[in-house]
This record gives sequence, structure tokens and C-alpha cells, in this order.
Amino acid sequence: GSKRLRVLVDMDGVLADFEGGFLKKYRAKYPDEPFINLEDRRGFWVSTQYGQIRNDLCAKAISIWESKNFFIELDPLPGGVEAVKEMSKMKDTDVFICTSPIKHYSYCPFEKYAWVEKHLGYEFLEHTILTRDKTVVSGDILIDDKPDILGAEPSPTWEHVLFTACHNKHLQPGPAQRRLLSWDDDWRGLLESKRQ
Ligand code: BVP
Repeated sequence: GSKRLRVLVDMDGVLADFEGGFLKKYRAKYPDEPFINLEDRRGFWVSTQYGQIRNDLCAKAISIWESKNFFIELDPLPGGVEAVKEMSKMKDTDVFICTSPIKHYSYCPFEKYAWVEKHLGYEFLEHTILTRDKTVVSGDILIDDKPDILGAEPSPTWEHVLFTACHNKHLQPGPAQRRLLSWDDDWRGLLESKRQ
């Protein structure tokens, strides 16, 4: 097929290593506190699982991503930046980064733009969407590691393709839910399937 395609790509857990960056900085700041290995992560919300170990660990976890330089210093996940660059050069393909900033806005929104500029280039800022509600953004595909993406629009235009992450790999996908296991998986085939 040759239909023009709009692809929305999430940032944390898909392009940027939020979980790895969190664990590294949490352990450095709280060396004597318990932590959760990435293999033992369950559920999207890191803060919720830490709060289940001990109540006060929820706030300690939150203090990590509310700190200056947390988001800008996140490492890229393997193959993500390369895939987005390749995708955006494909014929009839518009690629947007679609990411939800935290509500503690002192650093996160700034650093998300800075991360995009650093890893994808200044031009990509034209293709960067910061929103707390992805359901009101239109597109053909949304590649995102969050299992439940809800908001004001009950019928979003995009198909949510679940990107595998430490916290969602044990989940059984919904009836028709497709997954992308990593950026080594067949994302080109996924895009092609939406052009038909
Ligand atoms: O900005 C990220 C981190 C934050 O939520 C946003 C998720 O954005 P998307 O990946 O959906 O675009 N975040 C916040 C918390 C706890 C807050 Br209290 C968390 O546990 N995990 C998490 O990713």
C-alpha cells in the first residue's frame, strides 16, 4: 500500500531508558534502601511498586525523576534513535515523538526537548508533542510501553502497539493487541501493515 502514515513514538521506556536511569540514580542517592531489580518490576508506575515495599519509598522514588538532569541524562534504548531517524526518512511517513511530561514541570518539559535535540536533532523539535492526553492526538500507530492509554477521547485514531519493557513483559496482551518486542523487532513490517 501507499497510504500516508503518521507514527507516534513514545519517549520514556521506548526511546529513553527511564527504568535504567531511575534505578541507577535511586541506588546512588539511597544506597541503604531496598530497591527493585528490573527483572522484578511489575506495573507501569515505579512509585506504586516502591510504595508497596515501604510507604516512604514512594516519595523517595518520585524525588529521583523530579530532580534536575534526570530526563536529559537518560540513555537512549538500543536501536530507538536509529529507527526513528530511518522511519522519518521513509516516503509518505510522518513521525512524531509523543510523550507525557510529569506535572512537576521545573525540569522535565525542558529536558525532554533538550533530549530530542541532543539525540535526534534540532529539526525534530518540529515533530515533538508533549501532552498528558495522547488520546486527543491523531495518528495511525502509537508505539508505547504503557499498557493502558486513556484520556478524553474514547476512540483514539491510532492503534496502540505495546512496546515491551521490564514492567509489561509478563502481561498477556489484550485480544487484538500487537507488540513490538524491541527495536530489533519488525517495526518496518508493522508500518507497512498500516498502509494497506
Ligand atoms: O514523564 C514520564 C515519567 C512519569 O510519567 C511519564 C510517563 O510518560 P509516558 O511514557 O506515558 O509518555 N512517571 C511517573 C511515575 C510516578 C509518578 Br507519581 C512513574 O512511576 N513512572 C513514570 O514513568
